[in-house]
Amino acid sequence: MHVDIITVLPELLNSPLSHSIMKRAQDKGLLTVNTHNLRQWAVNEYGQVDDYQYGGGAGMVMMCEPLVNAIESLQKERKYDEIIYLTPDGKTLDQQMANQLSLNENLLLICGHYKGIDERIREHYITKEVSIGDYVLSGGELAAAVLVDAIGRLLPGVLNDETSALTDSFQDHLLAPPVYTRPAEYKGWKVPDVLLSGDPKKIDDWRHEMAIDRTRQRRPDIYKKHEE
Ligand code: 6GU
Repeated sequence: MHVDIITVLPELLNSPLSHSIMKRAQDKGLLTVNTHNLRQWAVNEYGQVDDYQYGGGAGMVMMCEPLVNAIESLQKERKYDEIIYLTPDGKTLDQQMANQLSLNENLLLICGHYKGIDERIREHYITKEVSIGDYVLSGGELAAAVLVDAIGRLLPGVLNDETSALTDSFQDHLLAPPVYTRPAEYKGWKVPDVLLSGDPKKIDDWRHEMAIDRTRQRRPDIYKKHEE
């Protein structure tokens, strides 16, 4: 998968995507991520990409012209499956959305700042609007990093058995069961016997039961979907 990201803060995005599983995905050539500084397409020598909003009010709005030039210049190189705008009023990201987006070849992400981008860009270029939850961030960059991480780890070959996405929380609408590692007893706190039993069927059943209990107690909203 190839992901292009248009942003005024490329540094903010590059760092979170350069470690751990995202680093491995890129080293293996399964994922490429290119950040593009919107100021390359600024309307003047001061690097201006935003302006006051019509109708008045506090906060700047990202202008049409730099965004259109950025998008169209990148579209000359690639055909995008989706052009995604990261915005708190978008559809909330969940595992199902991440699963679906991971099937695409080329994505273009646009990070908003200030009061957001001119509405006409949303009408004429954006194909999907994504939020990462009901709270406000200073800009779309951290949300874009979250989205790329959630998608990137699902690409075939990125995860191995030890990190398999199949046992993640939210796949099958269940939270993950509790996990333990050595020692079997620490300060008198014991690892559940069943996990030391060596009986794979019993262990599987126990994990499934714990996942169900945990989901029912902590996330009744998700548990409802599991039952469907
Ligand atoms: Cl995508 N952007 C911003 N600025 N804030 C958010 C968000 C996105 N998702 C949740 N909060």
